[in-house]
Parts: sequence; structure tokens; C-alpha cells
Amino acid sequence: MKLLGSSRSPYVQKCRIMLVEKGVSFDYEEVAPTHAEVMGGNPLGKIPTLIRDDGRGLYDSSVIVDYVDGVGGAPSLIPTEFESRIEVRRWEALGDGIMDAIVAIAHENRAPVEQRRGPDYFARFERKIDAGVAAMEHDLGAKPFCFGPAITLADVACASALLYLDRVMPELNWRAKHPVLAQHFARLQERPSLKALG
Ligand SMILES: N[C@@H](CCC(=O)N[C@@H](CS)C(=O)NCC(=O)O)C(=O)O
Repeated sequence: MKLLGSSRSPYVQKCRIMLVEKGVSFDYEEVAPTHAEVMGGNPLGKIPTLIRDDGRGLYDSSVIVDYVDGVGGAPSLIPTEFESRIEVRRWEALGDGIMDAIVAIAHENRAPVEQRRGPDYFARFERKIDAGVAAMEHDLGAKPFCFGPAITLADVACASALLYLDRVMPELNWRAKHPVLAQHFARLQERPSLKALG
């Protein structure tokens, strides 16, 4: 299988972490969303797009991680038991939501000054990021992982969001307010799956 994406996309990084955690072998190609192969595999023209071995495209990141969890070996990073699965999926939604808010701010920062929507717009998305990171710290609590006794998609999603936050908005200095989450993230950063991102 081949993952099409860019290291600038947090949704792509989420899929790459998942692929390595699951020990699934894959090719990775650094491309823009407008690349012909992306358009061929994903009518929405977005990255990440996964091209399966039979040539069919798969999207978006939440479907790709589900697929990777299924085709990879044990252990499963997405629990099958209903309540557990919903909780891990909620963590994923939290990570994705933080990434969405950072993307909104990053887009706005790239817009010509006269077209920007002003401080209220920034504040709205910064509030989502602050509240999202606070929820991660709270929900992690004293646990060794975001959910259960070992790594799951919840940790993959959490790490993807925090990596992106560090890259795009380091000035937020989230570690000062969330030391427990900071320690967990530091441990996750030691894993080969995160180190492989370069
Ligand atoms: N919800 C999607 C988001 C993917 C996404 O928005 N990707 C961006 C790059 S970060 C993209 O391809 N944008 C190009 C476009 O929307 O035309 C996922 O989780 O995969």
C-alpha cells in the first residue's frame, strides 16, 4: 500500500504513526493534494489518501487508521468492545478537532492582512485549542496511556495533535499548564513511530 501525503499535514502524520505502530509495511510519497495520484484515489482531492494494493483509494484519516488497524497484526489499536471503541474514537475526534482549529489559524495567518477576519476569529479557534488540550490533560489523568494499559489510537491522535501544535503555535506554551500531558507526550516521542517522522 502507498500513503500519499505531506509531512506538513497532521492528518497524514497520524496515519504514518499508526502504520508504524501496527508494523504495516507501506510506501510513502510526499505530494500535494493536487497531485494526479491523489485526485485519482480520492475524488475530494485531499491528503492523506491511501492507495491499497489493489489500486483502490481510501480516505480520510479516520478511515485509513481503521483500515490499517484491521490489516495490521495484533494488538488492535482500536478496541472492538463498544464502549471502549467509542472512547478511543472520542479521543481521535478530540485530536482531529484540535488539528482542525490549528489548520484554521494557519490558513488565516497565510491570508493577506486585509482579508483576515480579525482577532475574534483567532480567539475563537485558540479557545478550542486551549479547551481541547485541557480536556486531554484531564482525560489522561494518572493513566499510563490515554486509554487502557497500552498504546491505542487515542495516543496516536493525541501525539499527532500535540506535534502539530508545537510546530505551528509553539508560542502557546501548552506544557506550562499541562505538565502531566507534557510527560506523556515526551514518552510518546521516544517511540520509533514518532521518531520515524523525522
Ligand atoms: N478530515 C480529513 C482532513 C484532511 C485534510 O483536510 N487535508 C488537507 C491537508 S492538511 C488537504 O488535503 N487539503 C486540500 C483541500 O482541502 O483541497 C482527514 O482526516 O483526512
